Amino acid sequence: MAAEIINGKQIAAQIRSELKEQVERMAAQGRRPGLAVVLVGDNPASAVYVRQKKKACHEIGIYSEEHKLPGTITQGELLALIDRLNADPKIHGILVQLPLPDGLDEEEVINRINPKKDVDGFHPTNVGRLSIGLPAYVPCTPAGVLELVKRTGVAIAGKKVVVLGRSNIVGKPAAMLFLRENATVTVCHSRTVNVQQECAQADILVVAVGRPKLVKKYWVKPGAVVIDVGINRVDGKIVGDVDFEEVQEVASAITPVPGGVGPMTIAMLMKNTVSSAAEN
Ligand code: LUD
Repeated sequence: MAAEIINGKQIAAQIRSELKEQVERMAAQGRRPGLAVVLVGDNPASAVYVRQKKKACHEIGIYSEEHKLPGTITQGELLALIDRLNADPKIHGILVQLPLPDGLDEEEVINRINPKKDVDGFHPTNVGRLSIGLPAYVPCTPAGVLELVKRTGVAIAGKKVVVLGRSNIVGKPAAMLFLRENATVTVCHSRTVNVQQECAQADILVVAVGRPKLVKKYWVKPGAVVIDVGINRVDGKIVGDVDFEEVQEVASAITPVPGGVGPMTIAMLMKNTVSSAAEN
């Protein structure tokens, strides 16, 4: 039986419409959420994502401002901008689109963002809070992964979750999130011995490695839920880290690329921004 295709585009649109109602109520009370997006240099993919973020803000009624800076900006100038945004009461969320061009220190920039405005959830304060179970901003992509699984009606507690990839922005926080949901979590990476065998144990398989169509049918346990976080450009087309055509024959549910996790990343950014405005 072919898998259910999880419609991230549609679920993200549903979340945006829920947020729109909330933002209308907040704006009526003089508390319109505001997001500052900082884009440095001319990475074409970053420009696409930033445009989608601005568009989502506009749709929901979140105030947004874009700070588009040349790749030649100094570290000091970038930090000074972060300081201004930290102090600006209109701004509840600050997002510095990554990767930064060579020569700029990402870690120092992230550390400079007030953790209460860190709607990306990348500041060590939020990373630490997530890991010890305190309320925290959760990075948008893994938050979107969890939300997709939940809204698909999949039970998580007690399930075996395998996360393929250990990046700070997806793999590691995804593992923490599923652990918080009482799953049994395994994290695999480039040095894992027999990854296929590990993946084949998963009830829920989350793939975030950046290798086009890496995951094949025989890596997946029949009936598993497969979440593909990969965005790879191959011959001008976007493909995921999962070989969708063959894996959909064995999975019970699977996300497509595009139209799966990507739109959820943006929806979760909107959600974090609204939460920040509600709390601060
Ligand atoms: N940096 C992100 N860098 C890259 N795909 C995103 C993303 C939307 N600070 C910071 O926004 O959260 C971030 N915070 N990221 N990403 C990746 C990562 C960042 C990736 C894909 C999409 C955001 C998205 O909407 C569409 C889809 O999968 O359907 C396809 C869009 C396309 O490329 O045409």
